Order: sequence, then C-alpha cells, then structure tokens
Amino acid sequence: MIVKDAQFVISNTDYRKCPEDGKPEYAFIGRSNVGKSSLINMLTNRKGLAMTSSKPGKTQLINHFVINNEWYLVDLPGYGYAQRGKEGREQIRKIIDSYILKRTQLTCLFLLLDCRHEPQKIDMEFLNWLGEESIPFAIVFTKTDKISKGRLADNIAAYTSKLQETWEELPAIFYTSSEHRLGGDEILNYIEKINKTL
Ligand SMILES: Nc1nc2c(ncn2[C@@H]2O[C@H](COP(=O)(O)OP(=O)(O)OP(=O)(O)O)[C@@H](O)[C@H]2O)c(=O)[nH]1
Ligand SMILES: [Mg+2]
Repeated sequence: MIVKDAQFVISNTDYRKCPEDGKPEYAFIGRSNVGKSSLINMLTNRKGLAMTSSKPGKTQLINHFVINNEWYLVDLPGYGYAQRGKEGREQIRKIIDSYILKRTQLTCLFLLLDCRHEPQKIDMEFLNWLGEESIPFAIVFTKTDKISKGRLADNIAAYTSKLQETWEELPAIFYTSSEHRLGGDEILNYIEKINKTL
C-alpha cells in the first residue's frame, strides 16, 4: 500500500470522543520509548507527524491520524513508565485499557517490543491480557538497527519460546527499524490485506 495522504485528526483521553465515522483503525502500543510514534512517522513517511522524544513518556493521549482518507493509524501512550509514579501510570493504563476494550473500530493492535531486550514481564502480562480479552493483535520488534543479526535472532528465539508457553499459534510478527526505514512495507501490506476483508 502507498500512503498518499496522512493527516493528524484529533487527540483524546477518552475513547468516546474519538472519530465516529466508522473507518477501521490500527493502533500502536508498547512500553514508553519503544518507538511507537517513530514507527507511525516511518509508515507515513512524515517526519514530525507523531511527536517523538528520546525521553520516555512523550505521547500521553490517544492520537488519530487518517490515512488516504480510508483508515486510521492511532498512536497511544506507552505503558510502564516508572518515572510517572504509580498514580500517573494507573491513569495512563486507564486511557489505554478503555480504548482497547471499548473501541469497536479497533481492527488490529500492534504491540511493539524493543528487540534488544529479553522477554519482559510487563509485556508478557500485557500480551496475556490481550489474549484473555480476545483483542486481535500483531507483534512488532523495533529498533533492529541497534543490535547485530546474531543477537536479534537469539532474542527473537527467546521471545518465541516464551510466547509458545502460552500461545498455541503465534500472531503475525514484524521487524522494524525506523532509523533505517525497514519493515514498514510489510506492516502496510498487512493492513491493506485486512482492510480488503472488511
Ligand atoms: N535507533 C533507533 N532509534 C529509534 C527507533 N525507533 C525509535 N527510536 C528512538 O527511540 C526514542 C523513542 O521513540 P518514540 O517513537 O518517541 O517512542 P514511543 O514509543 O512513542 O514513546 P512514548 O510516546 O514515550 O510512549 C526516540 O529517541 C527515537 O528516535 C529505531 O528503529 N531505531
Ligand atoms: Mg510516542
């Protein structure tokens, strides 16, 4: 799929105030700083469309971007940012969880994992929660430019075997580098394929 047009539409804390025109939407979630907003900029080929920062906790709202006037990309706040304090983290989790559970237009959620790390408890808990709630999701390993091919293969193997402890069938898995502009076409083609079935 070619992204001909990408526009910011609205930011919200409340899923009920998100656009109501029924277009399908694809949202990005994961720990703070994993690269959600950067991935949106890479997919749309627009540098500053989503706000990014080297400091975690940049995105604090649900942000809708309309693509080719047909579907939405949604940038969500990250979970698990320690510096925010317990209350702040719980508030963000409320925004994220209610969006994911209640937003009927949500067609697929992309869960981003930093490929440099071993499986993290908070991500595994989040994945299991998605499974319990029957939320359709795919996995994206980000920042693949930051490690060697060998270490990447080891880390993916560790994740895969951890996932297989709980999941019989693995979801779609993507590998990206927003820095080197890799892996975007595969995600866009996946979205296009789903859009065609709707
Ligand atoms: N090397 C490299 N850096 C990346 C990549 N993706 C993101 N980054 C960097 O990681 C930092 C965080 O990126 P963001 O896109 O703001 O992360 P986020 O997940 O949106 O973070 P929050 O909004 O805080 O939840 C920035 O400094 C980015 O430049 C990547 O693929 N490779
Ligand atoms: Mg962000």
